[in-house]
Amino acid sequence: MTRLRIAVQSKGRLSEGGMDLLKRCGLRFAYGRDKLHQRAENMPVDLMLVRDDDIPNFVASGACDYGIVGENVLREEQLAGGRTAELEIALRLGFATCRLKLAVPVEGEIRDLADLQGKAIATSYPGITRAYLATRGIDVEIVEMRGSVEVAPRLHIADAICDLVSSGATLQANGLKAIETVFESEAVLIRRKGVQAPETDSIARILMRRAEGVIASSQ
Ligand code: PRT
Ligand code: ZN
Repeated sequence: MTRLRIAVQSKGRLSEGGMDLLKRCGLRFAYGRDKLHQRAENMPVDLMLVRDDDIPNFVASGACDYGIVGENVLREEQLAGGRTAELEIALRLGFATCRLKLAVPVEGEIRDLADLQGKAIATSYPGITRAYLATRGIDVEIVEMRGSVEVAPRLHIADAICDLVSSGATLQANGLKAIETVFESEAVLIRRKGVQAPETDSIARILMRRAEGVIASSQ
């Protein structure tokens, strides 16, 4: 029997919520030694445990049928072009909610969006950031960073940052304040657009119906 393959983050903010949701949908996993694969014992479902950034491409390429990823990562990958344009959101999952925000030093001259004209902005989301500012006629220099974006203004690497915020504690601890929300995100279930493979579609439908129930009951 063909098994449904779902890509889930192996370690990080989406992995616990993702695994928890799948278990509450009735999937049971035997914890083997294989770190990349998890096989459900009671349904024809396999998980692939990977870096979140790789999930859109895993699904777009057909290596997995579905993936659980932050909408921010999906959007960034789609703006980078390529096959991820063929992806769609099958279900919004309601966890890992956060906002991508532009933030500037509390003690500084930048107060609003217009003040960012010609400035340098550090971010891990160059595509989303550039697109947002471009539609508002603001031209900036993007400084791409993989992590610790919040230290950039203090180190004079950039004048401002565009980073994910949930509680706001990180901004505050680094003497930064948000001036604009660029993107609102949550965990989403993604798949390729169009007709799904009939062998796995029925199991995907069952899982999604259960997931809707689980999400509704936890809101
Ligand atoms: O290793 P891998 O590449 O798989 O993981 P990762 O380090 O890229 O991702 P991870 O696990 O940090 O985040 C995965 C996803 O969780 C993100 O893509 C978002 O969709 C979502 N998410 C939700 C967040 C946050 N909330 C969040 N707060 N991702 C990151 N943060 C960061 C934030 O940037 C800040 O630096 O957490 C820090 C604390 O936030 P505050 O505002 O609560 O202080
Ligand atoms: Zn990542």
